[in-house]
Amino acid sequence: MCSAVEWTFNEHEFNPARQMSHQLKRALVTGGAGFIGSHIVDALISDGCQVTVLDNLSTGSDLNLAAAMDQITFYNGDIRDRQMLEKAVEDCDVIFHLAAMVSVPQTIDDPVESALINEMGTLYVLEAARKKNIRRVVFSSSCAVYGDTPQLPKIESMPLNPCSPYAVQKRTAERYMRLGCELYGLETISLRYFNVYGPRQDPSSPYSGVISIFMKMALGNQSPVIYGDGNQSRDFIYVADVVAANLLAATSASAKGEIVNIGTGSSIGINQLWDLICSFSGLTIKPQHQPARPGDIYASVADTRHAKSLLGFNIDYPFETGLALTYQWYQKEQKSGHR
Ligand code: UD2
Repeated sequence: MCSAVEWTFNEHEFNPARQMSHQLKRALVTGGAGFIGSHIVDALISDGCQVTVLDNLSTGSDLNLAAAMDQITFYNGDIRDRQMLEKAVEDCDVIFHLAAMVSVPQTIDDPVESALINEMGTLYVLEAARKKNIRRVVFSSSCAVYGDTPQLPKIESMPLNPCSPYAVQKRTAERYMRLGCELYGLETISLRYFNVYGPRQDPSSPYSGVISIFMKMALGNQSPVIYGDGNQSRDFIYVADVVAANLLAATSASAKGEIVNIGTGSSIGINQLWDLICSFSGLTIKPQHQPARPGDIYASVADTRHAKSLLGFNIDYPFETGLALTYQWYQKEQKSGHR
């Protein structure tokens, strides 16, 4: 097992662009002020790509773009503002489309507004791409589309059972991506992220990613809540690997509406996750157990063969490495009082 001291988080070394094949001149990142989007922005900049960001800062934060802001063109707006979208996309070779209502409970509370953002917003992005002759759209989808099907690992071709408006909307958007290719000849590709974690993930809501919440608890010497028996498991993927997958998807030979799982192919239980965090942060805090969340999925793990064969994607950050880097980042943020 690695210890936190063996890994030092350094923003300058955090550069997934090293895997890029230097083909992108200008890119639009919708949702570029968000947790994942802002890392894509940083990677594109360090590869010499001109970057435009369109984000309404509803869940994203300009803090995430602090280092990038003077090197990008930033539009503070909604993807449904079609005029702004068309301006933002001008002369781009690729759109990374991440802007969305990302909270599952929020989409349950407001299925109509969330559909307008996650479905109609995606259609607007595709229409802007069509009108402005953009070569490729890389869409951020989610493993939520699999729903509660028992089969493991999750393979792209299996039957789906989306169980929330969010999941239905992501699935619908994947289909529009496919149609964008079939009907209009756009190059499109949808990436189904498994549980993404890493620096800049916001721990502030009870539905934030479990790793961000556990980091906050560990740094505050507090006991976390584990829902259910804690033996439920997830395929956690480090954000730099997700960035690398996006860059590969933007430059791969084929983008004909394909759907690709972006996970590691391994999973870890939630009890084990807390034990691991305790072990490298020197804590001995017992978690509190509460009843399982309604609709919580027991096990989730990606079949990664398609990602390997289509994109040549392999992870660079084993779980313990990514977790240690993430812990260091939250530690640094806590000291600096930023979040
Ligand atoms: C992830 C996505 C969600 C949706 C879903 C589809 C995140 C943050 N959420 O939900 O958007 O795509 O996958 O399947 O990526 N847990 C605790 N204590 C806590 C918080 C969580 O025990 O304080 C448990 C939770 O009950 C679950 C596991 O940890 O069993 C992971 O929770 P999560 O909210 O990070 O992610 P998940 O897989 O439920």
